[in-house]
Amino acid sequence: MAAPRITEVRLTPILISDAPLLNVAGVHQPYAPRLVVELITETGTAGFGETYGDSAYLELAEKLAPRLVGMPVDAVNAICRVGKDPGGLRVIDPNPDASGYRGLLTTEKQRLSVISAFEGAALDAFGKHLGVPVYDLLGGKVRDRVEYSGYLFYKWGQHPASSPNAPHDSWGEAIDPDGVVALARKFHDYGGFRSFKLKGGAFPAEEEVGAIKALRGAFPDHPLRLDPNGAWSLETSLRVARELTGVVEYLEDPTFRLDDMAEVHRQTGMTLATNMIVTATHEIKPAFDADAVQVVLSDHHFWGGLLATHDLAAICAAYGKGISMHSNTHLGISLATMTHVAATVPELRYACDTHYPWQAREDILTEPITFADGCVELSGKPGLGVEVDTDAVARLHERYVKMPHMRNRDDIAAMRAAHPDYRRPTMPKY
Ligand code: GKR
Ligand code: MG
Repeated sequence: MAAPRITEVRLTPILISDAPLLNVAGVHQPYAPRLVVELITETGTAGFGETYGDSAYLELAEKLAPRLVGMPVDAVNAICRVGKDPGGLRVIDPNPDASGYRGLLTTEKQRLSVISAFEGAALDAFGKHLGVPVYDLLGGKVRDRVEYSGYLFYKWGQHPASSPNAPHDSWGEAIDPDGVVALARKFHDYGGFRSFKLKGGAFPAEEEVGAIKALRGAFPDHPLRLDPNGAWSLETSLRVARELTGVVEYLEDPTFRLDDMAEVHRQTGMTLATNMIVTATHEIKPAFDADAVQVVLSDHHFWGGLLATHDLAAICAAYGKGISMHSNTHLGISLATMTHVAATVPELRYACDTHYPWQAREDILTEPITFADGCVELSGKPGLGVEVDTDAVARLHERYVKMPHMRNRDDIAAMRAAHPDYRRPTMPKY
């Protein structure tokens, strides 16, 4: 049975509500841009993908999408090469990306993020056409459910008064250890999470170590992680690594320099994970050669799709590195895609990250995805196994149209809206 050809690619930029989450750069804006990709085939089947919706991604998607028309939905390798440019390592911004936290942003990294949604949508459509789940197209699942960690952030109770149309937040303030523990309890009640990650880099390292120790006291058996997105100096990283040895399962990007990461591991033996210094193929060798990371956080949005995630897992396995999964602000199409690929990677032994609990109440699926014991169950339904509510997509697109000032994620600008003197932090911040 020949795979149907793609007849149309619909791109819908949307704005999704976000909470006032603090991080190394600043705070999340009330709304975050995402892009919904819908591939229509000659048999009328629709496949969905989701990725970053910031202007540069949207413009690139608009440029590349017409090139998919006429391709069969199973031509995944060809789809992944659309727009590939040998000069793709050109750095777009010499500052480490203030939005995605994926090291220096290159044209190829941007292309891969767009392609990931094309590939996901093609696999969704192909799976629906064949009547099989996407995980079967990837060689079959090795687990029936995928575990996620409860992804905690320091946060304000509400967005600042300078954002009068911001969505109401119901998670509550968390700006100290007690607040972080209270938030963890809410996450536990919501999804039964059996491990927690705390986003750090917002407060001095000692305070964040205090929050991790408070979490350890409240949840003695839960694996814990702390991720300051490269905020710390070598000295601070060494101090924290020594203090949290035996307390966290890994530290994520304690410091942003590869040599310093290597030094922290060399001196303390702490397991270090990253979604900042290894986020593209050309960054693997230097980091592995220096033993600067022991766990790579995969992310199909970064690496260019689900097949590329498998390649990454194979490379990590060959070099004795662990693999985990990174996340950014996203909705349910992304979560379903993450779950399918995670179900097929045998080496994945850490709970994956997801921002989904922060977005779940406004998802664009007819049935929001739920967590039980921190896990998402694979349903066995065809494609990604989720149904997109096109009315909900239209509503969030209308919001996008009505808010032309919200086109790019900018945590620094959001912080400046509350504190006009705020500037991009100089790294290392602590
Ligand atoms: O959403 O503030 C955030 C996170 O800091 C995110 O941007 C990072 O990409 O979650 C990410 C991480 O693990 O570094
Ligand atoms: Mg990280």
